[in-house]
Amino acid sequence: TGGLVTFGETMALFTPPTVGRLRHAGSLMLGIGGAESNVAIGVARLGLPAAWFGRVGADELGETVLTRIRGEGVDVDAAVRDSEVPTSLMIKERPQPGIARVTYYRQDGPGARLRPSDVDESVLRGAQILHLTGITPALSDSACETVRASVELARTLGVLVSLDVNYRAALWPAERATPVLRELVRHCDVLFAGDDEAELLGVTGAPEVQARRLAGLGPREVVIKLGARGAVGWVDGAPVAVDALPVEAIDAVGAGDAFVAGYLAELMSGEPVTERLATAAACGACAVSVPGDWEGFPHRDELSLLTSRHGTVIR
Ligand code: KDG
Repeated sequence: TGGLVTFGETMALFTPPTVGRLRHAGSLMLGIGGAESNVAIGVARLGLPAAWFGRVGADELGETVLTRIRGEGVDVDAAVRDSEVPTSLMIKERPQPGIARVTYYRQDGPGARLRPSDVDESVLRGAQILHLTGITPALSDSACETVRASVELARTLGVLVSLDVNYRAALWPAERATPVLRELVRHCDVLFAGDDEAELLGVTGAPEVQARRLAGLGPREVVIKLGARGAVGWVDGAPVAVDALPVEAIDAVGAGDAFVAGYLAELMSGEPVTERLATAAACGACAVSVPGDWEGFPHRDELSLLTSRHGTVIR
């Protein structure tokens, strides 16, 4: 395929249009959400090839997931329609202004039924990067096995492995997550984590120190995402840092995925780390400024909008 390959569970996403309890919502907006497909969409919008696969139900919501991802220029040909279970759901409400609450309906869903044979060698062959998140191994033993098998395959094919820790406490307790995620960290080349996730991995200290310590476990590039505080990292044996752009945060969900997409797209383009981080920060800023998990991700020609002054009119 070339470019970026990623897999995981993408769900139908229901969002009430207004702030308040879901029970009072008269309607719901239908979207899709999944950390891995978010990253694939972000990379495709920046003009690089991206492929996503995973399992969806053989139902209308499954087609919604596939159609929307494909509509963003991401290759979904290796995705599986699983007629045994319905497509998983996620609801994202805003009980109070500025507060987002996510509820999953995904137990034993298609994502949990991922298995190593779903990883088609022909999809990975020739790819530049295999991107994984710590969400997939939380879904089931066979999904976890699929992640491990894909890492091994990527290694033999010479494909770079990227991992975003993306710890989801709703899916598994820390005691179970820590050893699994630590093992994955050892086998990846590029690692993204929040400072809280670095702690979960057993790495303490200031974020700069955490980055260096995590690099000691194996990855050549470690980036600690700090949200509105920017990011710091340890890349090719040296410290790096970037500030976040000052924007009004409307919806923070998905901003981390946008950041990762920006970083990886520039890595694939052979850009130096300063450029990777600058694009990553710009993508994160675009994502938080717009409602939706991925809708605000920038196309390459939109990156400059961020530096336009407030009140600018584009004609
Ligand atoms: O990173 C954003 C994701 O959390 C969201 O899109 C849904 O994949 C998702 C998850 O499992 O939380």
